[in-house]
Formats: sequence, structure tokens, C-alpha cells
Amino acid sequence: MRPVIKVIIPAFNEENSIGKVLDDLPKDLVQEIVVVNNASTDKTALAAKNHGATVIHENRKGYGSACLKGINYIKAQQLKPNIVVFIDADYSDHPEELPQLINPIVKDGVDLVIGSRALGAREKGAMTPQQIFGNWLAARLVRLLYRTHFTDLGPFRAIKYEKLLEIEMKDKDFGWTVEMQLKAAKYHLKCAEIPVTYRRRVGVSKISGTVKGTIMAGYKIIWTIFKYL
Ligand SMILES: Nc1nc2c(ncn2[C@@H]2O[C@H](COP(=O)(O)OP(=O)(O)OP(=O)(O)O)[C@@H](O)[C@H]2O)c(=O)[nH]1
Ligand SMILES: [Mg+2]
Repeated sequence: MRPVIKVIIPAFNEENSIGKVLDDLPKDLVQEIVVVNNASTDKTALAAKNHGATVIHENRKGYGSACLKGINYIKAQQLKPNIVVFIDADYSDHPEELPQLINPIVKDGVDLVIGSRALGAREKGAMTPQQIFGNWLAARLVRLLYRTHFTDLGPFRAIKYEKLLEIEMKDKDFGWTVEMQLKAAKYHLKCAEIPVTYRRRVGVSKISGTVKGTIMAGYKIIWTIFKYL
């Protein structure tokens, strides 16, 4: 039987990229795409609506807040998904790679699949040197302390809906991606990684391209890794 798939996209001021992300997602595989407009001051919500997404709003800033809002929306809908996919709104990921991303869940009964940018091809400049180092360091710490095999904390990921509810995600901002991976280890989820390609984002960087964003994200990620030990 074909799985029911819903996609959650947190979006903060991404009016020039959100339409591209939505256009490249394989619509025949996906039941619903939920764009969580995170207090954008541009036309993100309109662009998302015009490109066929369900648009919901979260005024509290933060990547995790937006993802949590998306989960709560899905919980309230009648048609529950088998798989939830997360992807960024900045068009860095390649949405057309969704079939490869969900394949380990559909074929091998995996619970969580991370799209690894460390294993895949990266366009030059798609990640800043500090972002590459930070992700490598965090993934290494998670590997050592939680005995996992992750090589990246990439945003493009797929998880079984029932497992997503079971791990009770909490983080409201930068700790979201790492929290999911270390809880996956704690709850003994079956995890896999597949290589994904990554390109330079469209529009203005919110996190890794800024000094403040890099420091805050790095601090929060390391703090989260030790918090759940
Ligand atoms: N910074 C930030 N991003 C948010 C928020 N809510 C949603 N996002 C989205 O989170 C995603 C990741 O943000 P990015 O700015 O791309 O961060 P990054 O991928 O670490 O770094 P760059 O792509 O280099 O900017 C984007 O799709 C944003 O639109 C928020 O409150 N703050
Ligand atoms: Mg990005």
C-alpha cells in the first residue's frame, strides 16, 4: 500500500524560494504540504498558497516552534500520515530527492532517515566553513555519546509519524534537528542516512550565514546534546 506522506516546511521570509521548493516536491507522492509561516514580513504566505501549500502561521520565532506548529496541525487533521518529511524553505535542499529519502522507510522499515549533506554533493559555497565544521562536530559528538552513525544534522529528513509522536519533540529553535536524532537513539529508533545534494540558498541567510546565528545555533546544539545524555 502507498504511504500517506505529509511535508512540513518552516519558513521565515522566504518569498523568493518557497515557490521553487513547492514546485519541485513530487506532488503525486505527497498528500499535503504544510508551510509554517514563521512571522514573515514578506510575501512568503502568499507565495506558498499560490504554489499549492496549506499555510499556517506561528508568530513565535524559531525553527522548532514552526516545526511543532506543523506537527500540531497534522495531529488535528482527520487523514493521518504514515510519514512526515521536513525540508527547509530556502531551496538549499533538492525536493525532487524525496523518493530516495523515504525509500528506507518504505522498503526497509526504517523509522528515521536523515538526508546527509556530508555524504552527498554540495555546491561550492552552499555551506559556510563554520557550518560544515559545526555539523561535523555535532554529528561526531552524537555518534560518540549516543552510539549512532549520523554524519550530519541536515534539515531534509523523513520520519514515521507514530515515531515522531513517540519522541515528543520539544525544542523551540536551533536544537530541533539534533534533538530528533539523539531522541531517535534514546528511543531505539531504526535510523538511516542517505546522501542528499545541497546548493546555495535563495535569499538571505537567517542562521549559518550570520555570526550571531552561528554562535547561537552552535551553543544550543552542543547544550542539547549534553542535556539529553
Ligand atoms: N532563522 C530562522 N529560520 C526560520 C525560522 N522559522 C523558520 N525558519 C526557516 O528555517 C530554515 C533554515 O534557515 P536558514 O536561514 O536557511 O539557515 P541555515 O540553513 O542554517 O543557513 P543558510 O541556508 O546558510 O542561511 C529556512 O527555511 C527558514 O526559513 C526562524 O524563526 N528563524
Ligand atoms: Mg538554509
